[in-house]
Amino acid sequence: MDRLLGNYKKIDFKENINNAGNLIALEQNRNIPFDIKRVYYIFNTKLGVNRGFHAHKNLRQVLVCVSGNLVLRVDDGNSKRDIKLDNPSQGILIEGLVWREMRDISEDCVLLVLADKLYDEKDYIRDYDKFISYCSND
Ligand code: T46
Repeated sequence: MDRLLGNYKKIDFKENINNAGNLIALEQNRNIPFDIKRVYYIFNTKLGVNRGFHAHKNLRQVLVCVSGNLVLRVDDGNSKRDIKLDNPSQGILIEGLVWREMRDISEDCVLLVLADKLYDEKDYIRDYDKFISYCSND
């Protein structure tokens, strides 16, 4: 079941549980609502370091905290929301103009990200004032 939060959406993944343990499959255009062009993961973040602090002009991503935990702040220019990510069976779909910050990242945190485009630094908005002006021109 998906729960709409604004420009971001929570996705609950089906867990396959057996005697060996748990397994979750992420599949394009099934539980991931786009063609997957890129997968990256963020790990070994130094304690007390925050990440993100940018938006994307045109990118769809699903974020899954597969180990540990963090707080994801999403900001659409009007309102901000802090979402605790600590469950590998939950993903956050982010699309459209959303400023994101990752805080309180645990040492064992592994954040898996699936994206619908290849890496392109030109797609990043790394200045908050520019982000706000993009939002008002949108
Ligand atoms: C996002 C959040 C959730 C690459 O070379 N290829 C890649 O695909 C990515 C994502 C990054 N990089 C390079 C660019 C930087 O030199 O890896 C370095 C660290 O990237 P960045 O500082 O942008 O990482 P975060 O954790 O601040 O943000 C990342 C993603 O960049 C971003 O798209 O939404 O995770």
